[in-house]
Amino acid sequence: MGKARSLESVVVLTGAGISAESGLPTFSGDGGLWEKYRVEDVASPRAFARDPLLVQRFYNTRRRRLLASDVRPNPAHIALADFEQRFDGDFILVTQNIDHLHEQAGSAEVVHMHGELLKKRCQNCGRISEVKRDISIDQVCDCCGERGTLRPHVVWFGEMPLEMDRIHQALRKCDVFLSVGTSGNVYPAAGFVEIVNASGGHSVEINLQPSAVQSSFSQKLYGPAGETLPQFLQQLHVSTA
Ligand code: BV8
Repeated sequence: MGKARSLESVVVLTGAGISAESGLPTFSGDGGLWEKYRVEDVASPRAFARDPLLVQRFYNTRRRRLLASDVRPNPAHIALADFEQRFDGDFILVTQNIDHLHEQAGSAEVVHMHGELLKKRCQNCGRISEVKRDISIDQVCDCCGERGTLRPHVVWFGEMPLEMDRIHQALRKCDVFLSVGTSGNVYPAAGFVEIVNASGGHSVEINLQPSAVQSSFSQKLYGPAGETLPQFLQQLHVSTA
């Protein structure tokens, strides 16, 4: 057994599973978004060019659901925010989710690698701004005045995820990598564990069931994140005290 590395740096990756107990649908699995929509119809630049109304409706429906009063952070989001506040090492939370539940729970260092549902971007002038209402296909950009150029500020399939250099740097130096609530089907996020393993970090998968990349993880905990994650983070915190 090699010398145990002290705990100086933690990277957390979250997926749709961490928001499931807050009432937001996941993508795969029973009741998931991909049961109702085809990826290629609603989550790519080609889909948006082909049928902007369908794509805007897909995101407008999710945005309205996200802003409903009964959708709020669950114990898993809160445990992550608490850990970040108490941990005196380097901490970064990378999320594949486009909801804002991590921020609502109090997480400070949140990297939305796939963008944010509550932001819009103009394809003409590039301005990114908050959005809490539906985006219509003929809406005028209040920055450049162009009509019909506004899209959700999310990363579609075939588009480059955000802040990848910062994420890779953190993965290469972390002591613990914690992956929570993701099926491990979408890259490059699903490949992060390999970067950690190659750098000698300790990788942990916390999920409802084994993910597509479960064999790459050094440690695995299965069950609802609202139960498993608070317990795990409490032990992790004690180990650094
Ligand atoms: C890129 C934002 C390159 C939008 C998302 C062919 C053509 C083009 C690309 C590709 C291709 N083949 C492969 C690719 C790469 C592609 C990809 O990986 N495709 C897959 C389908 C094979 N990736 C990309 O295109 C990425 N970009 O590669 O760019 C490039 C290079 C140079 C220049 C330009 C580009 C971009 C991918 C990002 C797409 N956008 N989201 C939106 O939200 O609508 S992806 C979206 O789906 C999510 O963000 C997330 O990443 C993914 C869903 O995964 P999960 O979050 O894991 O959710 P899922 O439902 O699957 O699983 C939930 C898990 O939680 C389950 O395991 C379940 O058991 C668990 N769970 C449930 N409840 C609980 C729980 N766990 C704990 N507690 C619970 N209570």
